Amino acid sequence: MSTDTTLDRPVSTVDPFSHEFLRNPYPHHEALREAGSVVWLEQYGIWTMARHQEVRDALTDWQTYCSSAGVGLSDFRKEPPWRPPSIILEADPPLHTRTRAVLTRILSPAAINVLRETFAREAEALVARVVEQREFDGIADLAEAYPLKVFPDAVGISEDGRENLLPYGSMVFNGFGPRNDLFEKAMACAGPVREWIMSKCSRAALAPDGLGMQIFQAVDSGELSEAEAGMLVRSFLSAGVDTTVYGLGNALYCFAHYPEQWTILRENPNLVRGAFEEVLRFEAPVQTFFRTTTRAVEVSGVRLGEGEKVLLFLAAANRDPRRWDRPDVFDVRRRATGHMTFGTGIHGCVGQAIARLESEAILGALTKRVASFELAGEPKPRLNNTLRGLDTLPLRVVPA
Ligand code: OVV
Repeated sequence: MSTDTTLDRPVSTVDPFSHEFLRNPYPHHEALREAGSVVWLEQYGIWTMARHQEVRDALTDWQTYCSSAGVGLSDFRKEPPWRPPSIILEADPPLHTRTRAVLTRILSPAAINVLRETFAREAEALVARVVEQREFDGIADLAEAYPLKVFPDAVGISEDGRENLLPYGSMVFNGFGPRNDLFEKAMACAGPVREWIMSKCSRAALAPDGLGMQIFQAVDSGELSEAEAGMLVRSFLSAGVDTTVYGLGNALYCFAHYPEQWTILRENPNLVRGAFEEVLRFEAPVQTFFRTTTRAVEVSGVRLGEGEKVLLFLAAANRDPRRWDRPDVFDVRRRATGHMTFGTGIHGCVGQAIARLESEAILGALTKRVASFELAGEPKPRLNNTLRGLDTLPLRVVPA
């Protein structure tokens, strides 16, 4: 008999970053949830958690599950990060507390609400245009076009070069995974893309009335250094585009796939807000984040050592039958808040008011103009080590 609890740990040989897994993660999520509270992934020598309670508990316990060693597979204490670490995402208190306070203020629901009219007007115009076309690509023409217009406008960066934003996001979010084919492909054009991004992060590059300049105002008040302000603008440009692109794309996919849910939404436009939360639960644009243990810790009788990577399956928590009724049913009437797609705890998505504003603007405009969506072709996935979404979504709409 052995008393070594590591011998009793649940184990899986699955590769969560393989094409096969990323194409259809849901059976794998179920297997990981059923394997145990915490499961050892042999291929990478890391832990994973896929149940709602465990994911939530780990996100809430930042003292044990830290972010400063990176929130991807790579351990910054063992290998150099591919870019200088984010001073909010890849930071712990006290640094995180200071940077987070600035962004919490700038991105508060009340502060973001001043953008509502502009975001609504842009959404109405774009939706009118695609509905006129009858057939369009839900990804390029809507899910990408909209955030690529309103978000950089809100941050206050110039129009030129915005085509660099999606390639940079692809680098960032593939960069949380292993150095596999997806990461290598994203990094192919890394040089000029990174240069452009960094050139947009300085005070001189920012409009006086945008969110970016508001970060620099925190330099003037002594909260941040000039270099830190630039790094937080980089965080905006890293986290603020792809996440909403994939989220809006997944929303369109859900409503094309479940037309009766679109009918319910059209009959009850007050459900728009909750419907987007259900999209985030059901087809989470952000599937995973990692943490690193700061000490040995026991989880349901399994001992995790210090300095070990833990892959938190936000998207699997979102369909955990221990937490949700009929988790695999897309239901816009459901109370979907409590999903893990925005995370929770001190690192919970600081930009969620903008994400919700964009979704309300687009879904609100669509409910007025679109009676129904039909697939005009086979949707194609865009595989990414962190994000789940589509490359193309050929849509045909019946105008209202
Ligand atoms: C939440 C998130 C995703 C990607 C990048 C960053 C944050 C950042 O702070 O750079």
